[in-house]
This record gives sequence, C-alpha cells and structure tokens, in this order.
Amino acid sequence: MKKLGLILATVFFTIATFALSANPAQAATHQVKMGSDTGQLVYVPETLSVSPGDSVEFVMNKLAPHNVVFESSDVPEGAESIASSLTMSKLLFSPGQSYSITIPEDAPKGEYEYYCQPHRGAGMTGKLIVE
Ligand SMILES: [Cu+2]
Repeated sequence: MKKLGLILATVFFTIATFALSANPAQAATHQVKMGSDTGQLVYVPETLSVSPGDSVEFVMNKLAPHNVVFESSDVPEGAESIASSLTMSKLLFSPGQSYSITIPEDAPKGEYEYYCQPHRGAGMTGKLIVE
C-alpha cells in the first residue's frame, strides 16, 4: 500500500512538472490610452514593447475622436497583412470605449508604427515593438 502511494505520488509529480514546463509564457495584456490625462494628442505610452500572443487594448481617453491605423509601409517586412488586420479605422468617441488587438504568434519582430487618422498631422503616432 505504501509502495502504491509512492508510485502515485511520483506519477502525479511527473505530470505536474510536465504540465508546468509545457505551459508557454503567459501572454500579457497591455493598455494604451488615446489622449493623455493632461489633454495632449498622444498615445500613452507612445512606444510599447510586446511579444507575439500579447494583447494591446487601446482605450479612448481624451480629445476624441481617435483610431489606430497601421500602414503596410511602416511595419517589418512580411507583416504587411498583419498591419491591415491590426488596424481599426472606426473612430472612438466616448471615454472608456476600447479596441483590442492581439499580436499574431507569427508576427515578424520589429517596429510597428501606427497613427491616429484625425490627429496624424498633430503628431499623434505610436509604436509597438514586437520582440
Ligand atoms: Cu486622435
């Protein structure tokens, strides 16, 4: 009986260890405010490092309307189709409204620049760095 308990404990420990090591790094959720708390036409933070699988939530904060546009010319080579899939052309007007994107697992590493259509001229641009 003692021996069976030991075997079961060993089996359980082995499975638990395997389950833990097989579990990939936890995907993170980041947040980017559109319009700073102090009323500036910026994304906060303007530059954000992310990993494939991570999510980025763009939250409408101040000085609406805002959106998020990725141009195929402003992303790493091979990420052109990802640029359009991450783009949200729709404008958000109400504080608290949000838009979430998930960085595809196969997203090429590099800098993904984006801008807000109504405020591009005012310098409302941001950058995701996929690492
Ligand atoms: Cu804007």
